[in-house]
Amino acid sequence: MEVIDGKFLSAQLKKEIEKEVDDLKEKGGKVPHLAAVLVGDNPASQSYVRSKVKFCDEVGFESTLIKKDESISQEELLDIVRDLNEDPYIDGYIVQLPLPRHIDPEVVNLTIDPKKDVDGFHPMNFGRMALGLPAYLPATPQGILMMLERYDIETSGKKCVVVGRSNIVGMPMAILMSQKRAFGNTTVTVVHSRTKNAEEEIRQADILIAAIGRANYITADMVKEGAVVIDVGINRVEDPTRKRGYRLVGDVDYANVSQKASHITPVPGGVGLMTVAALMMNTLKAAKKEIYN
Ligand code: L34
Repeated sequence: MEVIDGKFLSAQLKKEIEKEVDDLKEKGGKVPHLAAVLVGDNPASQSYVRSKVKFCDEVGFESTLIKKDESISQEELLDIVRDLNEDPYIDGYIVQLPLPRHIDPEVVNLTIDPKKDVDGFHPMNFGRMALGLPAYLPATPQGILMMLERYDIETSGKKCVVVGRSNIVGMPMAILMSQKRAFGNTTVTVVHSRTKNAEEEIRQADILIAAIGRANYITADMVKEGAVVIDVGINRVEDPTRKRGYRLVGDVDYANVSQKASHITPVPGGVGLMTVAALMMNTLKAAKKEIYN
């Protein structure tokens, strides 16, 4: 069994991006500038956004963090988004999810300029992705593709099962894995809450992508011997023995599933770190106007 090491890959990508920034600067190009909008005080969101800002610092990007109280109105948030669309210094930006309940994330998403949508959540980018046109790919699926690529995992002709059908992970992942592309070309099944015999479906997977959001949902009996297991879940479970009072657990029962898998991603230290790295790659593409010009 081989662990797919997100920490190692993220450090590797960091170096590569840093070098590209140096090259850009040398050629007198613009230093990539990412903005992040963070609404409210969700501790997980704060920690994720913090690691995005830190990554920017480490590779030489500029970053702007816009923090707003959770009482902000939808219209006020949309004003911020429209300002970011117009700001020539900002190459790309994200509005960290989840948003407070009184704000409709779809409306916010539709207001983001697709050219600056480095999350790849706008329907324009989602549609272009689905059609195989140049697009910002959503960060988590893109991060997973980079894991498969950098561990040189054979995917062509394999059976891929994606568990979960969210707009930001499950659905785009299923589309990407079925496309004719390097580290795609799989036959995909999407397993969700209405799937009959879900466990039987999951057991067919050569490549299993778990994005359910339930701690330890995937147990060893659901996994085929030799499967590649990608764990997208980041669940906080109470743990009084830890300083923080909790520990992070994936959607996969790592201790037991790792006995059967050929490759597995850990939590923490797996997909989450790649999500951040993929966002940075998109920001670099935005600054270089690689997708749109
Ligand atoms: N708009 N909202 C927007 N874009 C995103 O790409 C995200 N996501 C998801 C939640 N909301 C979003 C993230 O940033 C999930 N996510 C994310 C980012 C980073 C990490 C996990 C999820 C991460 O760094 N995980 C670390 C551990 C972090 C910790 O200790 O809490 C890891 O090793 O998995």
